[in-house]
Amino acid sequence: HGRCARQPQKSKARTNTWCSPQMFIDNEWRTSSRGRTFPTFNPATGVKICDVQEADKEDVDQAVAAARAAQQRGSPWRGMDSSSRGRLLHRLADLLERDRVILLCTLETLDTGKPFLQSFFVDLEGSIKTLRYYAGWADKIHGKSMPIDESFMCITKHEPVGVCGAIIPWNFPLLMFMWKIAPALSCGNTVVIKPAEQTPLTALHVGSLIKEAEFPPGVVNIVPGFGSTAGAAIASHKDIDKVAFTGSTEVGQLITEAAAKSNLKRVTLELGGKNPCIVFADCDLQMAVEEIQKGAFYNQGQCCTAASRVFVEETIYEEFVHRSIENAKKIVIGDPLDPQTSHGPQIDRQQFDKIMDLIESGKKEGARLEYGGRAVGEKSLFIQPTIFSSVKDHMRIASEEIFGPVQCIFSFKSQKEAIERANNSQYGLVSAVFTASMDRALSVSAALETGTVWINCYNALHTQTPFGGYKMSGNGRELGEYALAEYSEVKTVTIKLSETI
Ligand code: TXE
Repeated sequence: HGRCARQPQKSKARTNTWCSPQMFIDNEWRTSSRGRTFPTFNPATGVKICDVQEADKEDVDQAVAAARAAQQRGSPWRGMDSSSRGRLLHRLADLLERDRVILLCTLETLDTGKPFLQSFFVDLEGSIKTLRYYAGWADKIHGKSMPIDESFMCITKHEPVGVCGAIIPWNFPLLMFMWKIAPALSCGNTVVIKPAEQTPLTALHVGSLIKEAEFPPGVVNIVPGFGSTAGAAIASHKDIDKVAFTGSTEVGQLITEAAAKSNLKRVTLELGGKNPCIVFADCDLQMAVEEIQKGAFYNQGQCCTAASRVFVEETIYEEFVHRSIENAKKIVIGDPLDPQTSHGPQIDRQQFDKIMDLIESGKKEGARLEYGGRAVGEKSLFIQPTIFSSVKDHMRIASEEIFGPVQCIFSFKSQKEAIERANNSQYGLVSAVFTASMDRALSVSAALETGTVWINCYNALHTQTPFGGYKMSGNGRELGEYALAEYSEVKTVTIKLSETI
């Protein structure tokens, strides 16, 4: 995609005669206004995959202008039947299915280092389901009529917000892309989206599919680039009506500030987590061990939902730790393209260093390293799945988001104590309760200050159910019917009736 039409010149540097992947604006491939590119690497090998054209403020301006034009009354997109909008989303899902294995799963695994089968069964499956779910909503988004006093009639209409900016992270590049564009398009908005600088490739392939599906120009614009330049330009743009962000809490705060200072654009945020699991002695212990460990180590721990604080009732604590170690031994570290592999590398050196620093802090602060704790190989970005027991609430590993394969196990005596300690966090994204008593599970889930509570399961995310955080884990909800409200304006139309019969 976005390759130059130029013919290779008769030069020694034959490989340089092809342009790097370009940005996608107005259904065209464009080069960087400032003439810059940036490299993207395979984190499993450290080898550069390619350079990508780098978007900056001027490119974001062009993308916003295209998105605004596509949003104008009378434009093909604005005038399109809602059922046709749904058909376009289904067509995009069909194209994702067509390119699922060879192109999209392979690209996602090369660019992120996530195991191939996880790309196939989670990222691609979730992306396709998200498109189809919101395709189904497109012609079912409607207002109400309500009885009002005196001789009036009132109806509400749900209209698109306008131009939606989206800034997404590197841990689930394709899935996050779809979580943002699918509800936005279903509601009739246009989009300017910035993939993370570490992982721009699947987004760019989707650009070509958007064109192939025949979305009108300007409906989706993709601006690969860095956060402090292209990302900041989206957050502070005066002609963007809403911004949706997934990433760190610190950047979430910057985005809210930029939105407030520019044009008070709407902001939805999906930020970090320090997610508690409470494991009671009456639970199915082996199931709890396996589910929680999947939650802790999935995607090399690079999940906002990572099961990072595991509170285990004192009487089963030793057994829980023992079984967790045994379970971790089954994890296969290796080449992410190998279907046997279940654990790949971290995304980049910065994340790797942050995780190793936190592991060291855990050791120094007196937590007991039960398993792992080391890098694999000399210069690689692989980190062993790591288990700490005897973790205390004041330790850094107990309060900071590690975003790596580190499971921290705590013990508790009473239910009251477990709930208080679970809620003692600036975050409030997800939590989990493991118990055979549904009565207890429901009482505890009512007391937990998180946007999602899983009972006897973990990472049970579904397209149909809302997802988002309490406290500093963000605001607004993605997925499900709830997400539609984040991408719609409600217009109240009140009619004076001349007589009441
Ligand atoms: O996140 P950033 P990073 C957490 C996790 C991780 C930490 C740092 O704890 O270790 O954040 O990761 C764009 N204006 N999460 O540095 O910087 C950036 O280009 C506008 C949790 O990768 O928040 C990228 O597209 N945009 C998380 C996106 O923000 C800016 C997923 C995320 O990058 C910007 C990722 C700016 N000033 C990290 N600065 C989750 N909730 O799942 C950066 N960006």
